[in-house]
Amino acid sequence: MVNWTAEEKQLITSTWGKVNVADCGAEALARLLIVYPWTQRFFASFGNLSSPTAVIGNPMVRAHGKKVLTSFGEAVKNLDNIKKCFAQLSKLHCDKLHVDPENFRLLGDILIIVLASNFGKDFTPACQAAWQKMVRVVAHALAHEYH
Ligand code: HNI
Repeated sequence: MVNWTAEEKQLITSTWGKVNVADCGAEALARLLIVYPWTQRFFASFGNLSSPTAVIGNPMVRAHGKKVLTSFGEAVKNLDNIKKCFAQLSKLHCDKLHVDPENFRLLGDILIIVLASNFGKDFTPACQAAWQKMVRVVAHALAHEYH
């Protein structure tokens, strides 16, 4: 069970309210695939990922990035219940997709960079601290059903 301060909750929900889920999701997944190219092996069915330009322009990357960040939004809406909220997804990523949970941490760090670059000075150190905790809790929840 995670303890959130009222300030952390406020920082997370107020940032989230300004996030363009389609754009930030697409950017985060594209950056993951470019910065950590070994993550591409999970997305062999996505077509051309042969260069940064190809990854950024790939409509399947865009669509899946939006799907992932939309799902992340469920965690934002359920801050006190993230583990339960992601139990099924954790099982899916473990049993069917065989995604190494280390990748959840990598995507979390990438998301922080995307938020920082999108919001600039508005992404204050306090805001970053709340989000670092958020991405850690999400990665932990997604890894929880692994065996
Ligand atoms: Ni992830 C499918 C959510 C991180 C690889 N993933 C999903 C789906 C959701 C989702 C939602 C769609 C499920 C369904 O169809 O029922 N993924 C999330 C979330 C995170 C995350 C919330 C982290 C914040 N996924 C990752 C990471 C990888 C990953 C880091 C690999 C590097 N996910 C996948 C793959 C699929 C997937 C692969 C299936 C894609 C497809 O459609 O073929």
